[in-house]
Amino acid sequence: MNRRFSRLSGALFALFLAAAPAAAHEVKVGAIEITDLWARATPPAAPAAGGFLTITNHGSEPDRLISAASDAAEKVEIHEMKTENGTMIMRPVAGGVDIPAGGTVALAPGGYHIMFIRPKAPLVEGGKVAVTLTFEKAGAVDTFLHILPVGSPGPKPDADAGHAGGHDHQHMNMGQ
Ligand SMILES: [Cu+2]
Repeated sequence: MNRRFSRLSGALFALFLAAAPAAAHEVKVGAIEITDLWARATPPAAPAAGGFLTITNHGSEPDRLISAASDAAEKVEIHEMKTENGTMIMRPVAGGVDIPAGGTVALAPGGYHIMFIRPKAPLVEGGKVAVTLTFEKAGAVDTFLHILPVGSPGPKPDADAGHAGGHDHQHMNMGQ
């Protein structure tokens, strides 16, 4: 009976995978959950490509994303964007990205991102790019990023557009 049950649940699981949207998956390693994994498609010969994801720490201790690696590019770094002396710059983060206990940190356009430096092949919309993420406490996990169109705001553009932030604020902006 146990065997029959596990076979059945296996079939159901396969069905679930087949029915899941192509552009969403989530990854768990230890207390860390990763969602919204995506990268931007690149034109041929682009010198770099950006990768983005959201990390939630369900644990009671802080953790840290210390590295990202991939065979898809000559070099992979974790970058942050900052405004310094009025200029937007990006540079490798020192020591990784802290993920507070119970907290969520988004690597998103304009902030932290994974930088694929000198991609070995263009990132093609609809494809995937493999990446290994290493956390200080949770360890390493192999996963992939969904490649969205060039210039894409990400899998959840509505969340970034501030629709949840209240209508007053939006009306004020529109009047300016
Ligand atoms: Cu960068």
